[in-house]
Amino acid sequence: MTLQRQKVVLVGDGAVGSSYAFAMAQQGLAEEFVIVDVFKERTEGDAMDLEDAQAFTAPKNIYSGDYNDAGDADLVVITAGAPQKPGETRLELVDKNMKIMKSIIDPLMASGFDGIILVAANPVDVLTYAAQKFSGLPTSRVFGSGTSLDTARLRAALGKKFNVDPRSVDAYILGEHGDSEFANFDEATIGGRPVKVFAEEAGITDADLDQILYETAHKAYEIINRKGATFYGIATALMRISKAILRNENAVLPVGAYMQGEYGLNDIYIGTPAVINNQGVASVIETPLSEKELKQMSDSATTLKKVAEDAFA
Ligand code: 6V0
Repeated sequence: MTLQRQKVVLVGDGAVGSSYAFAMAQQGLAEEFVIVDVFKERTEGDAMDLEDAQAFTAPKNIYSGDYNDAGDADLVVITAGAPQKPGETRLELVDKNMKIMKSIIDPLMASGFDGIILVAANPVDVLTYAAQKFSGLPTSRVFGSGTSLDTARLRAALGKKFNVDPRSVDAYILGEHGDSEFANFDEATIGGRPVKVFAEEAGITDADLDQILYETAHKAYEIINRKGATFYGIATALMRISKAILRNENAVLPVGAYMQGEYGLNDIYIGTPAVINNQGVASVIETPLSEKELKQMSDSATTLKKVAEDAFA
């Protein structure tokens, strides 16, 4: 048996990135964890701070580094970018963050990196597309956090409503990580039983479910209005996806995956369940959708395509 040394490089040590580093350290994931940011001092401080946590968790090699450290990395997680300001949509961030993405991918690829890229910077679906185009890596090895956070929010809301553990809720937010996202309420289940049946029994109407979706899709704005940014949820989602990669889990997780005919879509990254292992997206699960939901998927894709086309024009 060969023992694998697993190396993760985090690019972007802000609120999301540092919370992700903390979550990874808590879980004892990755033998080697490198932190890269234009704000070098902060990465040094964070590496030192995380070192202090290691006496209570598993010791790992966590250090401040640069793109030269990425040549033999298994996974690069990109959380670098300007964050959303209050009132700013994720799509309005696109120009600023496209430039940042290019300035990351060029030196990353120059290092000889040949692993998996996981993108969380917003607008995540468009920036994941850009990361794949700039890097030239296979589409299966470049993917985004997509609707992972949104799905977590939906499951937590449904779990609360029906008094079950959110991990027992099989429901997804699909489409854009953003305002055009939607829920697969028509197919969602808890213990194999349709959420809609639970809802009917509890006197919860379709309008109430739509309100849950609205609150899920707008929760980021509510958090940003109160504390300026959202980071613990997405950091934990990124840790969960990283674990599925590093442990070769074949876990079914919602991510931003590249479409090759699924849902009638092509050449776009969008939120969908997919099988995640140490090859990245092993396969996309084209989850069954009702006619109404398929239309929502197609509308969401149209929104994203337009932004991607404008960004690349
Ligand atoms: P932040 O706290 O401002 O951190 C961003 C970090 O990126 C800072 O430390 C910067 O120094 C760094 N940075 C900027 N430019 C570069 C560069 N060229 N190279 C390396 N580092 C650079 O922002 P925060 O951590 O709150 O958000 C980061 C990104 O994640 C933003 O685009 C958010 O919109 C996005 N989020 C994505 C979510 C998702 O569900 N996908 C959820 C929340 C935030």
